[in-house]
Amino acid sequence: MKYLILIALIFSFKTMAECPLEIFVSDQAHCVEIKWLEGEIKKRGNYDLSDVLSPVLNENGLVPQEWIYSQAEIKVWLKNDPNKLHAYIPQLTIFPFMYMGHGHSHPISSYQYENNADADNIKMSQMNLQEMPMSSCWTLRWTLANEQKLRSSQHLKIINEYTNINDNETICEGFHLDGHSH
Ligand SMILES: [Cu+2]
Repeated sequence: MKYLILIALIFSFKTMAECPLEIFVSDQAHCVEIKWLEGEIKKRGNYDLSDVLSPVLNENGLVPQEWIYSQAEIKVWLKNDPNKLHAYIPQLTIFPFMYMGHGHSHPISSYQYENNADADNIKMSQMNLQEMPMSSCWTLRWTLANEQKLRSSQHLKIINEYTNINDNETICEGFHLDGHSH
């Protein structure tokens, strides 16, 4: 019995101490959780909900009318906060970043990013995660700097849970992603 309680205690400590993803801001560990939402399609300049869950990798060669724009909600909380209240970090920017060969890596060309003091999450939308003819790998990076550069940002995660393809594990193979996020 004593051992069972001990094991239960250790187990609950362990689950409390684990974040889905983790970032360090001002020397404090924060947890980050990404929830993918239904993707959108763009019709006459307006974004409408599709019935396809994000993230979607838009095949190379599709016309823009066929693109599904991915969107996600991101929750951030102090790792030691048992209530997991969303922690607003004003300077925090999370952005899609594509690794490509031969130094051609780049951030997404455009997307919508909302990080507001009175919201209980961060919202990312209008993300065209497009496939390239050569091998490439979409990731999410985060930064406190006012730019979306490789050198001033850190790796958050590989985007690999695409709902429209299932052989996604190989997409990011062979890229040396800096940073670790476990
Ligand atoms: Cu690219």
